[in-house]
Amino acid sequence: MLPRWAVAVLACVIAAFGVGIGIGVASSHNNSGSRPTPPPKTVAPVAKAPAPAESDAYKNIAPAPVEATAAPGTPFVLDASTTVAYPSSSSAAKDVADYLATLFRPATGFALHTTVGAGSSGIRLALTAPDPQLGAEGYELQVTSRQVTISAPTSAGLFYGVQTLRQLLPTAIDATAKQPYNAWPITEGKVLDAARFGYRGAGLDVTRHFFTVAQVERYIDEISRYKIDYLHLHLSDDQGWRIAINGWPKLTTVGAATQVGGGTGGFYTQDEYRQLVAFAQSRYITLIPEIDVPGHVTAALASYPQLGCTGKPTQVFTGIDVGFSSLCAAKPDTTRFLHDVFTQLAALTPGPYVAIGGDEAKATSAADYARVVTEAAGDVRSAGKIPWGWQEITAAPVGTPSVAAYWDTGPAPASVPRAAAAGTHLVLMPANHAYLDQKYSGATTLGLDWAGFVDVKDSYDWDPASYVPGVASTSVLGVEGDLWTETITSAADIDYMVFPRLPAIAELGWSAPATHDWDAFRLRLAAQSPRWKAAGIGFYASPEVPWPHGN
Ligand code: TNX
Repeated sequence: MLPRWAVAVLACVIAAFGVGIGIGVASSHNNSGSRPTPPPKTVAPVAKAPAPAESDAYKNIAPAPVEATAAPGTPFVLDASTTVAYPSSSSAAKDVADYLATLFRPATGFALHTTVGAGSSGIRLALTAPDPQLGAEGYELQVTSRQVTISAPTSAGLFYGVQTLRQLLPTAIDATAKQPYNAWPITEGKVLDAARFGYRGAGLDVTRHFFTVAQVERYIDEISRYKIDYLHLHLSDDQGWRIAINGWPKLTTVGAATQVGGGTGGFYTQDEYRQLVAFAQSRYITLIPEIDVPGHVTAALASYPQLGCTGKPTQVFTGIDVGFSSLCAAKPDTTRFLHDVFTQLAALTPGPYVAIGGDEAKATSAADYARVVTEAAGDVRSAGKIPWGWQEITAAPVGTPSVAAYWDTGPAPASVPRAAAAGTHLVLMPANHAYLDQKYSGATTLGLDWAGFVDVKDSYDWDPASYVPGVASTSVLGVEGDLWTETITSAADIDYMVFPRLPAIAELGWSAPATHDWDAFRLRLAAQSPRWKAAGIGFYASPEVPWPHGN
């Protein structure tokens, strides 16, 4: 019997010489000398050709897996008859199977039915016993001519295996519309993979410019390709308050009304926030909500002037300066405000962390700073969550467990290694490597440049585990790439600043140090760009990367 791959190729040949050819192979038949007749524009392409195989797919996986080996042999072929099997015992595995089918449906046009069981063909998801080599998020992926098997001890591992499988398929799989292919080959081979750090974050500032639920969901979808597992949402700042808090209606009627430059702002209702939480969960991403105190609070003060020390009315700020506003520490209103805000955020958030901000509080005395930060951290802890704050919180007695986010470009203040030694965990996002709002070069029109220009190599070439002198690698939870949005106003702007730098940060978070190699990374990154193009992600074509389409 012919293997299915050969059947698919035969079908293509018959189609080419018989009823016509698909758009995907049309150009190779045009060298007969006569002028080719262009295909009629209104007729949809006939699905008769196999998609071109990805020859180097196993070398090009990003973030780099622990091991990936292609085997010479007959490829597996995804076609209209492929089913996706999942174990009966796990509704989470079923959800991953459904996700996989939904992911590959638009480009293939195949039904990709999901089914309980193991089977001996098609795509199979399998849950296995715990395996120290794979940890909580690792997986194994095996492709033979008959079957694709993703096996993992957890459904998270299955999800990450799906993201890798996506990159083994022809790049057209990322197209949002049906492609003219009836067969999608996947080279035989094997991947073994595990996460280096448990925290691989992406930050999005929805205050300086507001982004709708749909825009944030798009961002979540994009970052999930690269095995990011935390989304840190900056929900309040001088320029806007972006989440409804029961009992404090003016935070949104007044505090959410505008944004940088004076345009209409916006906010999420608590139901919309829950929707974001659920969407992120479906992509194995945990939300971390941030309300920034005691500085960065003009929107809160404009809504409730009694939270400030003067009590004087103020306007929401539409500029981009920082460090001039402060909550008043010693007021019962402030205490009630902090308690309501952080208790409600904690109740809305299934993840372990709630962020209290704490950065750049230049208009707050050290004593007031310590008081507000410890109160906020206490509220978060009483609600069963771990307080997450910017590195400045290490100067206050926040206690443990706690997380400090290191953003500095210079030497760390002594409070950082001291807090780490006392049990505070660190997430690293040094601005000169991981701030995705910094310009790539002097020619970048979007973005700021206070931390210098940050091109892809800057984002990639540093080691989170040894970055802060005096901080043990065991204190490092992971990394985060942060997109601040003073100059960012659209989904297209987000794409341009995030790609290709966030995949670099994601690789630092996911991949084993032994795989760290800029020259290899830039090649793998280059191989991603046809996928971004297919998906409609407009990226920055950095001159540091040998893109297949040129720079
Ligand atoms: C610093 S450092 C900020 C943000 C700005 C960003 C602009 C820190 C935690 N905060 O408030 O948006 O720079 O690049």
